[in-house]
Amino acid sequence: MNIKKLILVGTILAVIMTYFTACAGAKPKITVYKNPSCGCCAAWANHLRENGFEVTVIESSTVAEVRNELGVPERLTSCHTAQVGGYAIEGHVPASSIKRLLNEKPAVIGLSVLGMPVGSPGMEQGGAHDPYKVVSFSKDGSTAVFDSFD
Ligand SMILES: [Cu+2]
Repeated sequence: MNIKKLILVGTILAVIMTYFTACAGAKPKITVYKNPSCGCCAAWANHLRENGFEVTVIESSTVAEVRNELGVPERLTSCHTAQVGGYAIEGHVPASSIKRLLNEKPAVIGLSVLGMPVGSPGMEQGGAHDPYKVVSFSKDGSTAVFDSFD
């Protein structure tokens, strides 16, 4: 599948599922694009499931192109990319931040957690915990801190 088709499929899935969500008052639907070999990406998808999301995982070796297409700035890239409610989600963003995004609906492209901080959802290593920030990014290229986890 080429990249446009991949994104189209993801978008159509998201729209269909959003429709059913609206009818049923059910779980928020999120489509995750990840490399088949990425383990922490799968762990993050599980974190979302455990927090009430309905997750569709699309395995792809061209996640970088998906990320580009969705408007995630190169300087904010991490290991996986997702689409939810018209927003792009990059990296190990906690479910709580995504839920707040969906409630508040700010005029941003999406959220990112840069890199792969230890202790973020999907990156658990015992009790170890790096401080990290969830950053929102906008069409004009600006970014802002959306959540801080210390
Ligand atoms: Cu990761």
